[in-house]
Formats: sequence, C-alpha cells, structure tokens
Amino acid sequence: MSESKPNWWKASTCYQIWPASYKDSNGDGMGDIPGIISTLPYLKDLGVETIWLSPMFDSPQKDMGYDISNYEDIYPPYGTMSDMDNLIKSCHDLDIKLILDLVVNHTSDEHAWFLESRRDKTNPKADWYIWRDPKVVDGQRRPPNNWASIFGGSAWEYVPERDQYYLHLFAVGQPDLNWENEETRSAIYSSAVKFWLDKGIDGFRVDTANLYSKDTSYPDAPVVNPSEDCQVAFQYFVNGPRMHEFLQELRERVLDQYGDILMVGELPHTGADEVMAYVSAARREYNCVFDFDVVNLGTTTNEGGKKHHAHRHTLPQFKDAVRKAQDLLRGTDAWTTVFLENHDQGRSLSRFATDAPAFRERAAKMLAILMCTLSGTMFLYQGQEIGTYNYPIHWGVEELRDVDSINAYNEVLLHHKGDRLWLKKTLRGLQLVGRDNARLPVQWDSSANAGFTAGKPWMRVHDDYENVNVGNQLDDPRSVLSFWKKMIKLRKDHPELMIFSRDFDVWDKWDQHVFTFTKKHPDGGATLLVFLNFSDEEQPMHYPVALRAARKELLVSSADEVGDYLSPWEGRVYLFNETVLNGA
Ligand code: TEU
Repeated sequence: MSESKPNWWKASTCYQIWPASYKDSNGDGMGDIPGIISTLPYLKDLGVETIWLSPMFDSPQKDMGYDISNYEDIYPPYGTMSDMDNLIKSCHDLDIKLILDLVVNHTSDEHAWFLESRRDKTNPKADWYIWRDPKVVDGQRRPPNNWASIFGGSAWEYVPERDQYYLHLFAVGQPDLNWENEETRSAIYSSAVKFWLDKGIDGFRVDTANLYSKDTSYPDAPVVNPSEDCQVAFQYFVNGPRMHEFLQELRERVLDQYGDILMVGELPHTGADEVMAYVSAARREYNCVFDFDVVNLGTTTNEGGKKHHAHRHTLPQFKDAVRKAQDLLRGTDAWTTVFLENHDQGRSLSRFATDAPAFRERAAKMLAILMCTLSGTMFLYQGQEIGTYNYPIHWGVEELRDVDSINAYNEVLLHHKGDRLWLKKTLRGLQLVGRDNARLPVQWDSSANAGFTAGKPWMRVHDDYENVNVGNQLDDPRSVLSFWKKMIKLRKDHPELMIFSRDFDVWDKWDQHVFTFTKKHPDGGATLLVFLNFSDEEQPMHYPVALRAARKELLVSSADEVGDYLSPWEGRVYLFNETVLNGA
C-alpha cells in the first residue's frame, strides 16, 4: 500500500552543516551562522529541504561543540542568538526545515551544572553527574572500574574536591549526565529541548541516542585486551535498561506538544538487528536512526580496535550493510535513513568507492545514484555534493584537529615509544577513516582558502580545492554537483519506488564488482532495477530472470554513453512499469 499522507520528514532531502568548516562571513577563519544564511539559495537550488546543523551552542570546543557549556547560548565565533533566530526564519522563509543537534548524554565540564556538581558531595546538583568513589588497590587510588573511554584512556576522571571520580564515556571534558535523576532529566528537557522547540526548530538529530541508561552497578568489563589497562565496556552502557523508558518519557512530557517534529537518533554500537525497538512507529521513540552498519565498515570500532586497524572492506560486506538498513522497512511500521557520510567519517568517495583521479567523478555520480534510489530519509553531508574526497596521505599529524584522532595517535606514540612504522600505520588509518576528513573547510571556489574564509582557516584546506569546488561545478551540466541536483529531482519524481518502497532485494550478493538491486512499488507492478559498478573495469549486468525480457525504460545513467556493459564506476537505473517481480 502507498503511504497516503506521509510525515514531512520521510521524503525530505536533508543536508548536514558542520558550522566551523562551512562558510566564514567575517574573516576570523571559522565558519559562522551568517555564512550559512548566505548560502541558503545554493542549498535550495540543490534541492535541500531540511538542514541538520551540528552543534553551534556555547562550548569550550574540546570536541568541536559536542561539549556544550550552555544549551541556551551560541558559541561566539559562530554568531549570536539573533543570528540563530535569523537562520531559523531565513530557512522557513525558503520552506527549508532546520534541525539541531541534541547532545544530552553529557555536557561540557564547563557547564554551570557541572561546575556546581563538582564542588562537593552535598550541593544541590551533587547527583546530576555520575560520581563514584575511588577503588583502592595496594594503597593506590584507582578509577571505580576498568571501563575505557570511547576516545581512549580511562572513562573516569578524578576530582580532588569530592575525592571522587566522574564518568566520561567520551573526552575528559564531557562528563556524563546522570539520567537516573528525575530533576536532571527535567532540566535537560527544559534547557536543551524545549528552549529550541519553542524557537520553532523542526526537530533534532540526537547525539549518542542510546547511551543515557547505564548499568548502575558499574561492574568491571571482561578483559579482552590484556595489554591495556582499560577495557571496552559497551555492554554496560549501550541500550541500557531504562533507555526506552527515558525516550518515551521525553516524548510524552515534551515532544508531544510540538506536532510532527523529526527526531533522528544516532545509535552507535548497535547493529540494524537491534534497531527496531527504537524506530517502530508504534513505540514513538525515534522517527528513524543512523545505524552504523555501513559507516563502520573497515573499522574495528565495535570490537574496541584502534584506528590503525582500519582496512578496506569488500563489496559484499557493503551490500549487506546497505541491505540491513533497507530491511528495517520490510513489512514493518518503521522508518530508516540513507547516509554515507557525516562529521565523524571519512569521505564516502575515498572509503566506499574510489578517489583515483581518473574515476573520481564517475564514482561520485554512481554513489549519488545509490543514495537517491534507497528508501528512507536521505542525508547529505556538506561537500559530498561536489565529490569531496579525503585529505592527502602525505599530511602529517600537525594537520589533525580532532580529539579522537589526536588521542589515537598519542596512544600509539606512547605505547610503541614513537616507533616510525607504527605511527605511519596510524596516520594511514586516520587518513582513511579519521574524523578530520569531514571537517576540512568546504571548497566553495578556486580563490585563496577555497573561498571559505578571507582570513586564516582554522583547519587546513584540501590540497585539491582548485580542482574540486562549487564554483567550478555550478554551471557545468556534467559536473558531480549538477548530477546530484538531477538525482535529487529524480528521487522526488519517483517517491513510491525510490523513497518509500519497502521491498529492497540484492541480486548479486557475492559479486565483488557490481551491486545490483531492485525496489518494488508498494502497490506492486512497477519495479526499479539499479546497477552500480564498483570497479575500474567494464562489467556485465546481472538481470533478475523475471526482468530479462520485460520492457524497460532507462531512467538515468552516470556514464556518457550507455552500452551493453556497465562502464567503470557507472550507475544505471531502469524502470519496469508493468512487471511483477516474483522473487525469481
Ligand atoms: O558520536 C558518537 C560515537 O559513538 C562516536 O564514538 C563515533 O563512533 C566516533 O566519533 C568515531 O570516531 C557522537 C558525535 O557524532 C561525535 O562527533 C561526538 O564526538 C560524540 O558523539 C560525543 O558527543
């Protein structure tokens, strides 16, 4: 059955903005809110209907704004509250929705709540964070347990004033809030959620949306990595016992008063198999989530592996990860997302396709076909629309800015006593999957600093900006940017097949070079057949038997000429109007 009146966010084309690196308007070297406003016509023209703005709240920036010191204020280099009001209004004037990041697993250690909490054990906010007594081993003070922080080192930090440790699953400057405390939850709802919904924003991307409820006995994690002091402890804080209760409370107490807003949760360390409990519409928790099956490929994140263990995945693994996210829809009331990039990931071209100069543009177009033909709410990340790829392999550690990457590098430095080859391995891993890749300034044109800033950019600009930039591509009908525009439009022209279909089937599971899938129209009948060549060579096409003789219409190809074979990195989409595909 077709979805007769779908929620606005299902078909919305979303675009993520990372404020520091997007567009600088005042020459201080950092992107800002007026810079964002100046590009809204560009985004509108691209087909963007919703903007997800990464944290622009006041913050000491230990983790680029994911360490918030005041939910109700703006980080000064990004602008003022009146700039934000302006952004909300300017978006809405253009019929663009705006969602913000909701970061409420932790605050900054400079948030007023934490400054009070850390003072002593009796202040009114003493229990707003997670405090535990030291363990004493052989007369030595030790953290309460052996949990590792997600960013490396112990997850506990000692505070002499209380003679206690606080929990920080991420950086030391990101103490975890105590969601077990009802008063703390109410304060979070009011300051981080209501404050912004009252300003008229259209929803939230919810950061680490499944970590709020911990195993409150805080047991030691099993030692899986004997050479390390601290151990991966995901099983004690991911999808914890009260997680769903908290989300339903948030919905009932706050969100229900605001109509059809979008709540898209980030679900780290959770495979698609476990996602359903969050996204089934009947449960009214998240509308959809970012699960990590695709973006974790080639990393060892879930096993507690290190950045230097990054490797290249295989195409069958990639297909299976895509299939899992699509299968969330099959026969369910759930919804899913489509994304290959965000601010925590290497660029999709480099990770999932190729950034070799000869094939880069073709590959970027092929990935555009992939994304635009998948069901779910689609999210593009800034720069993806022009085919931005990872920073060059020769960049040294001094170019890195991300706390996670720098910690990873320093850990290797310490552990392997500065060994040259270990460091090289680590830098290679970071070049493939490191978060800095996504955080380089956006390449707007060929002028100095890629037109990002008139000042000195806070982070190095990509070496290839004169080649890959918006300005070069805007008026070129053959550019990656023009192709994205065309694909976004095509997606909107075929919503039932491309956005809403709940029948996604892979036809060449084990093929190492080609990804072939079909999507069926919810009312039966029409079928979409998509071929994607993930190789530098021509490839034959695998037609599902039932479609072999059927009449078809070519909807789009990313190749210059459409032949009997797929050309290198070609994507091609056929529409079959009358065929009923019966699983043959
Ligand atoms: O990331 C959540 C997360 O689990 C990360 O560990 C992610 O896997 C990691 O960035 C990969 O290196 C969210 C935000 O997206 C991220 O930017 C923040 O640093 C983090 O939460 C803490 O707020």
